[in-house]
This record gives sequence, structure tokens and C-alpha cells, in this order.
Amino acid sequence: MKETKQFTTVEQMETDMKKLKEIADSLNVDTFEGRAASQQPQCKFGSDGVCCTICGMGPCRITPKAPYGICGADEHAIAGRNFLRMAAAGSAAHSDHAREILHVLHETSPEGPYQIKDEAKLIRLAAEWGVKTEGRDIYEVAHEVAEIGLLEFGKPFGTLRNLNRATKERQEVWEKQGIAPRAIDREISTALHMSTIGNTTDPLELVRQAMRVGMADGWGGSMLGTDFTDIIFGTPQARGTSGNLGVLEEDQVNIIVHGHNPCFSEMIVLAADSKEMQDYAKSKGAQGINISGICCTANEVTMRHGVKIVGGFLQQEHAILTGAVEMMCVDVQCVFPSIARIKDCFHTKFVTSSPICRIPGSVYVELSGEDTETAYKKAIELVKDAIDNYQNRDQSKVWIPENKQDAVVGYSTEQIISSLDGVTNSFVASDPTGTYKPALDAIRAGVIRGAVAMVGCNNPKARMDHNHTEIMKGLLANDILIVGSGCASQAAIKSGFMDFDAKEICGEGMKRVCNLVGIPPILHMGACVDISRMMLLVTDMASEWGVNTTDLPVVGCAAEWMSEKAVAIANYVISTGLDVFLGINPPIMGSSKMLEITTEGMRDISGAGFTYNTDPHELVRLMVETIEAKRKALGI
Ligand code: BF8
Repeated sequence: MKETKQFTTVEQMETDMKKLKEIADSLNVDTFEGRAASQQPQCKFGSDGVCCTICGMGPCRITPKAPYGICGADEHAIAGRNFLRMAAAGSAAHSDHAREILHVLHETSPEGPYQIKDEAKLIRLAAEWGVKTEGRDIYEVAHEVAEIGLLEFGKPFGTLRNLNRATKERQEVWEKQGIAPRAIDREISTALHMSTIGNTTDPLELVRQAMRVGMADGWGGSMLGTDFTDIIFGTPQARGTSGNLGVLEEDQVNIIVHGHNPCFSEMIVLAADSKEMQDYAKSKGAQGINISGICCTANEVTMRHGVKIVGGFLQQEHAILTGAVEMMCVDVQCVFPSIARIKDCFHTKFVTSSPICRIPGSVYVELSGEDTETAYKKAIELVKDAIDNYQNRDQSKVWIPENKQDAVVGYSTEQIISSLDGVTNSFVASDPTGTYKPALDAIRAGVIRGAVAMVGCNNPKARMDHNHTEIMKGLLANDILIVGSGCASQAAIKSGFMDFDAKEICGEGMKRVCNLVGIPPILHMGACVDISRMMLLVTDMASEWGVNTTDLPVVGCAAEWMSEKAVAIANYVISTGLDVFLGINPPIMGSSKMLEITTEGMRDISGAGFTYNTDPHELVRLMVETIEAKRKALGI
């Protein structure tokens, strides 16, 4: 009889993390656990969103005795402005990342180091945007398309061109409700302007702009980022990988890539793969070079190269604490500045690479989109430096946990269609205009009840990966398909839920679908910017079914979110018509109106809204209830 799969539990991961924290304590260096404890109790005004610091008269904090800030703003205005500013900052982060990718595309050349990997996708996009391709050099086309993409950030008139990709119904809703985004930078600027001293205090209008600036991310920055990353580095295809701290190797040079924008990490992967560097590593007594990743940069390179996942957001310090890391290379976002202190206790080198993310104590090697020529050369030098550093590893300080799991990743929409078409056998690789029919049939027949997009971060307010994994188990047992991204996907990988043989935790329906289609029960769709892939997936499914996106038995869930980017994402997912369930309360609870608008009022705007609940089992129940209600309304 086949043995049942051994999953990794949250308790096992906690045991590993605890032991590494003890190492930190013995070295007298801080980690997030201690810092989170030292921040308790956290400020209730801040947690509830009713502390205003947007002008020099503040800070103003709202209490029953002081119901207005000095300017006269009430708690609804203050919480609404803070919420909008979070969405704007999140949108700025994703979109600026995308802008960098577009600059890199503009610098691509046949000589490299950045080239066009997915020519077919570029040609499809050029056709969509009316760019002539016939008889033209592909790089000339790429540069023109990049320029058009860059104009989306600051064009003076009109709305974003990618809105055309949505269903007619959605486009009409966005237009009618005033949430169709104009230029990306303009929505960010408008959000900051609206929420500055002496402007909007109507919480409904602040939320409406949060939706619009979120849309500028989801259907603007993030969608451009995803498309152009695919064009430069290749559209992800299903491939194997493994994940958790146990992927670090005792006898190899360990290099970790971390952050979000893959332009740097792609070069590091390329350099480490070169025969020159492999040979050099062996000449220095190592068995090879082991690249692994953290956060969304890891998601990018695992989707395209199968690079291993060493951990999620909360494991970045602990990876260094294993004592086995020669170098950590970061780009932008989600990087703990404490890495600079922890690395001082070991031989580890900490390399920053972007003017957006400058951290004292790191080595700065700039890699910018405008100057790509030397990128590969710089990557070779860094990899060589990491190899030279291998001999400095103090073996007495090395402790690598054993836990790791195999996984299958790389489910772009193109790959999902390809996998589904394996069922009907009609897929033509060069023309990914396949069909979601097998998936829709399974949903209509009730074999799959619906789908949940599980996304977002880890947050010390919840046990690491506990909300994610409890919800995943609950949904799969209820025959609900999961698509994942971000650190939520990494929780699935580390637990073993993203492997083919994870189907044993599924209900009978999901099990049948996994067997028939040959997929794991949770599909890794990429980094957080790739949630734009999910928006296109639901759009195509709704179109093929002939229903509205709001009618689909599909919802989003950010069970352990922490980033401002998550607020931007939630706003565009809701604007696209899908309910969003949060496992960490957003800082709006001090305003009854903001609570009412985000959970109910938004439904009048887009047909969807937020649900907040910090109990993962309750969240499962609430999501199942929503999915079943949507099925009933569809008559299935
Ligand atoms: O980009 S890496 S912690 S912010 S989920 Fe969250 Fe993870 Fe950061 Fe999203 Ni991705």
C-alpha cells in the first residue's frame, strides 16, 4: 500500500524557527519575534486607524472626549484617509516595480544580458496595442511597446488601456462608479492630494479613490509588470521545486535572492548557472552553488527556473541564522533592515541593488533599468564573491533545519489552459487561446464547488502560516480549488500542499480533478504582482460562461496580510467583482462608517466587499457560505 504523504506542520516549522531564534538570542541580535513582543501593547489609536499624522498640527487621536482632530476631521475621515494612503503606497510600490521592468524591456537587445524570451507574447501584446510587427525586428517592436507601456504611467488623458481586457459589464461599472483609473501616477497623486489636510473627509469618496488607485495597480502597474516580465524572462510553465529552510545545502555555496523585482535575481541565477562559476565553486571546495529565494522574487524565479524557496517573509532573518548563507542579494520591498545586524554575526554578505531600497550595513551594487549592460558582469562578480566567502563559513555556527517539501509551481494562465486542454487534447502551444471549459464544467457539475485566490504575506499578528494552512486544508476538503501567490503560496509549498500527491487532503471532487488534469490542488500563479493573472483568469472564465465576474463562485483571501500592497490588491480585487476575506483586521476599526462602507457600501459600487475575521476556521465557513450562495444564485 502506498504510504500517505508526510506533510510539514506549522508546529514543526515553529520548532525550527524557535531553535534559530535561540541562536539569535545567544548572539545577542534581534529578530522579528522579540521586536514584535517589545512593541506590545500596540497603540490602539494606530491599530484602529484613528491617529492622524498628515499635518504638522498633529498627531491627533480620536477619543469620545476628543471626537475631532485640530482641523475638525472626525474618525471616519481620518481612518478613510489612512486607508486610502495605504492603498496609494501599495499601488506605487507595485507600479514602480513595473516601471523598472518596462525600462529594462526598453534596453533589451539580442546581445543581452536582457533579451526577449517570449516573443509570441510580445507579438500578441503588440497586436492588442496596435503596434506594427510585420517585417520589423523584434527588439524594435519591444522598444516601441515598452514606450507605450511607460506612457500608461503619466498620460494626460483617458483611462488605462488594459481596462479593455475586462468584461463589458465591468468596464461599465467602473465608468459609472468613477473608479476607472486614468494614468497610474495620476491616481496615486490624486489619492495623496485628496487625503492631505483640508481636502476630502467623506469616507465613501476616500474608499472610492482607494478602489480607483487599487485598479491603477491591478489593471495597470501589476498587469504591465506581469506581462513584461513574461516577455523578458519567459512565461512560467509547470515545473518542480522544493521549499523551506531545509533547502539550504551544507556543502554548497548558498546564495539567497530576496525582494520582488526579478531583474537582479535573474542575473544572479544566470551567473550561478554558468560553467565558469560552477567550476569556480568546485575549485573552492564546494559541491556547487545553491540559489534559493525569499518573498516574491523567489516566486518569480521559482516559476521560471524552479529555484528553491528557502522561506517566506518572516523567515528572512532565520535563513541567515542558519549560518550557512554566503550571500543574500535583495532588490526591493519586504526586506527587513535587521538583516544588516544579523549578518554581522556570521560571514554572510548582504547586497542591496536598488536606489529604492538603501540599507545601512549592506554592500550596494546598483542595477538600474536604464543601465542594464553591465548587469550580468556585476552578477558574475557577486557570485564569485559569494564563492570566495564559502571558506569563511564557520561550521560550528551552522544549523540547517531538515524540513523541506517538494512542490510543483509555474501556473500562469497559459499553463492552466494548457493543463486543462490536456483533458480535451486541443491545445496548440503557439496559440494559447484555449479554453477553460473543463474547469467550468467541473464547477457547473459541482465536482469543484468554486475557487479561492489565496494571497498575501505573513504577519506576526498570526502564527506564521497557521491561517494560510488551516484555510487551505478547510477549502480543499470542501472541494474548492485554490490558486495562490505571494507568501501564501510559499506556505503551501513548505507544508507540502503544492505537490501532486497532496490531493489526499482534498474532498473527492478535487481529488478527481487533480488526477484527471494532472495538477496539484493549489496552483502557484506567481508573485503578488501576478494577482493580475488571476484577474484575467476570472475575466476569461466569466466571459466563457456568459456571467458577470461577481456571479462566479470565486473569492479572494489574504489570511496573514501585512503590506500596503495588500490593501491596493484587495481594492482592485473587490473592484473586479470578487469578495475579499481578511484574516488580519485593517486599521479602520475605529470608524463605524469605514467598517460599514468596506463590508457593505463597496457592494453598491462593485458588487463585492470585505469580510474580516481573525479565526481561520470561521473564514473557511464564511467563504464556503459565499461560494455556495453564488452557486445557488447561478442555479447550479
Ligand atoms: O509581494 S513578498 S510579504 S508583500 S506576499 Fe507580502 Fe510576501 Fe512581501 Fe507582496 Ni509578496
